[in-house]
Amino acid sequence: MRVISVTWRCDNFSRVMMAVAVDISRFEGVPMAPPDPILGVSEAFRADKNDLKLNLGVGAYRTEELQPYVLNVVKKAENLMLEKGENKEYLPIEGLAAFNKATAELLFGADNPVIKQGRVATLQSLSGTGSLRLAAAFIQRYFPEAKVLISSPTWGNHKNIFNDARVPWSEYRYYDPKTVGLDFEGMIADIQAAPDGSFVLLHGCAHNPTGIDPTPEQWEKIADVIQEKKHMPFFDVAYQGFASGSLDEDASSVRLFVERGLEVFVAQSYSKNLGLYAERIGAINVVCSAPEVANRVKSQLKRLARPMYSNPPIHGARIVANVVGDPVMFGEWKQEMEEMAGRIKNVRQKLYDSLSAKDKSGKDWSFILRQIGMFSYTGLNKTQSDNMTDKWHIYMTKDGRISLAGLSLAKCEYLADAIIDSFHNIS
Ligand code: PLA
Repeated sequence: MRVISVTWRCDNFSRVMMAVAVDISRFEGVPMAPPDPILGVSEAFRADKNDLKLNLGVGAYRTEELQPYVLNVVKKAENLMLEKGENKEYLPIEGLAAFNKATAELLFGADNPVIKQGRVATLQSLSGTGSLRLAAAFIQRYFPEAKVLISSPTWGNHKNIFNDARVPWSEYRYYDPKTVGLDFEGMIADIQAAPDGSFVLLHGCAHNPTGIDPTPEQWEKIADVIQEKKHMPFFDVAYQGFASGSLDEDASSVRLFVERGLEVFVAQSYSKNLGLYAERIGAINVVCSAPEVANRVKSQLKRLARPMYSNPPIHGARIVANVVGDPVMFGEWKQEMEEMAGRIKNVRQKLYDSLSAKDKSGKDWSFILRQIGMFSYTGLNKTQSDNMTDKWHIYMTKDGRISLAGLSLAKCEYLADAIIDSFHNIS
């Protein structure tokens, strides 16, 4: 152990301090955490110096030139906000009132009786993730016996969220690798077999990572079982507008459950559909049986939010409130969203065409066209995904998911070569 003496002047007095430099850190017991399976991919991508590199990891929209995209309507709303010279006072714990109104209306439809009757507890929160985390804390506090059912597979962070909130979870079957489609029977059987009163986490649209959604008829059957088992439906709506290009159509799964008079949790995110990734803007909505119940639920969500992060940020909330609240800007947003969804559909088609033309093995790649939203779940395993990155400089998650939002038409052929090589030459 080294002992160093330090002389330290303070006012007119001179004191001698004895400082002990310790060789053993107090953090010896803190191991290095592994990189995040999704956001860690972006870090690795940034470190790669090869010109061919392509980031298909995180689900973030890029232009055809593979540049990040700020929606024109967002810029317009921001300019208006700047002109108004709005202040930076704290928001209430529940967030910006105009945002909360706009976000619930966008989700349920402005004419929905649950809104008119004041049966929805809406809290602006820290985008989709923060909203899910707040709901998880609520479940842990008020439903300590309940477990959450999550789809297999699902967005990787779902498990972290419930683990950190100490909410037990288990998986229900969702993806069938044989059909590269939905394992609907397995899904229903697992939801049926779960203890009554479980929470069932459902992706409102554009399931991540599979890109496979239930049909409207299947949604009805899912709602039947959930209702019968007195489960609580819990929707994660992170891609409203990105599945079909229509905001209303993509909210139809949630609205179907609400129409049945069920109590429902819904987490919302504006990261993707308004491109507000870094603004951390979203909401947690809880549809309740009566306005009085909604008031109590809301009061407890606020109580949970206060010690976690006190109150949410204002900038993104104002953008959403302005865009959704103004008919002209709302129309412009819908158009830009259709364009983004359209660009992804184009690269999806081109990727399929390139794979079909180049792959002489006869493999059927049409599952790529059947998948929807930002992603394609390629079926590549971990070793094959590693080959995509190590040999081809294509960055993707190790579950075989690629973000088509990060792909351009110009890069489709290169990607097809890499997939064919990885698929046929690596086991
Ligand atoms: N829910 C699902 C299903 C998601 O895919 C994501 C984001 C979120 C919630 C949370 O997004 P937010 O907190 O930004 O609102 N998934 C991304 C990014 C796009 C990520 O992993 O954080 C993904 O690449 O899967």
